[in-house]
Amino acid sequence: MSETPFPRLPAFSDDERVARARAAFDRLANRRTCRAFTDAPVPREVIEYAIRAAGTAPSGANHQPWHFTAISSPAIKRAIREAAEAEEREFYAGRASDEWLEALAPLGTDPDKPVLETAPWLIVCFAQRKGGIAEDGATGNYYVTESVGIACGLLLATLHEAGLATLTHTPSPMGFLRDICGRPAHEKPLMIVVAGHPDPRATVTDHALRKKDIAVIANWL
Ligand code: IYR
Repeated sequence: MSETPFPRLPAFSDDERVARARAAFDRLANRRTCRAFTDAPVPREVIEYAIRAAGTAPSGANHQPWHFTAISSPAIKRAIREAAEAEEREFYAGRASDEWLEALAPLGTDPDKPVLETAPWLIVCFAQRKGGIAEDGATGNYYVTESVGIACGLLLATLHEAGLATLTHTPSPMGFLRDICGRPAHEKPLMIVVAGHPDPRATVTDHALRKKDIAVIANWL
C-alpha cells in the first residue's frame, strides 16, 4: 500500500466557512426539476466535466461501479423516447398502484416524454453490479446503489452549477436502456438525466417547492 499526504484544504476562517456553506446551499436550493426543454445545444465539454465530477464520488472499495452513456444523437434520443413512452403508457395505465399514481398526481406527469427528444443531452446512468476497478465483469462490487446515487448527485450538482436545467427520468422498467446503449447484462440502468436549457414556458409545481424544514430532516445529539 502506498500513500500520499491528505490534500491541503484552504485556510478559511469559520466565518468564511459558514458564508461558503451558505452560498453553496443557496445555489443548490435553486435547482428545480425541469419538465420542458429547448433544443438549444450544449457543448459536449460541459457534459464531459459533469461526468468527470460524478466519477470523483466515493464508492464501495473505490470500485467506481458506474457508467454514463451521454447521448446527443437525434436517432438514439428518438429510440429512447419511443421505448420509454411505451413502458410509461403501461405504467400509468395500470402497472403502477393507485397509491403511487396518487402520489404522482401533484407533479402532473404523464406518459408523454417529448423532452427525451427535445433536450440536447440524455445521460443514461448505469450501476455496475460486478466488475471491480478493472471492469472485468466478474469482481464483486459493494454498496453499488449508494455509490452510484452519490455520483448522480454530483452529476446533477455540476450540471446545475454550469447553468443547465436537469430532469431525472426513471422510465419503469428501464431494461431497454441497456440494449439501446449497448451495455452488458451486469449493468443496471438507474436513471436518465436529461440536461439542457429550460423552455421559457417551463413551470414548477407548488408541490415541488415544498421542501422539508431542517428541523424535520435533521436532529442533533
Ligand atoms: N417514471 C414515471 C413516473 C414517475 C415516478 C416518480 I416516483 C416520479 O417522481 C416522477 C415520475 C415518469 O417519469 O413519468
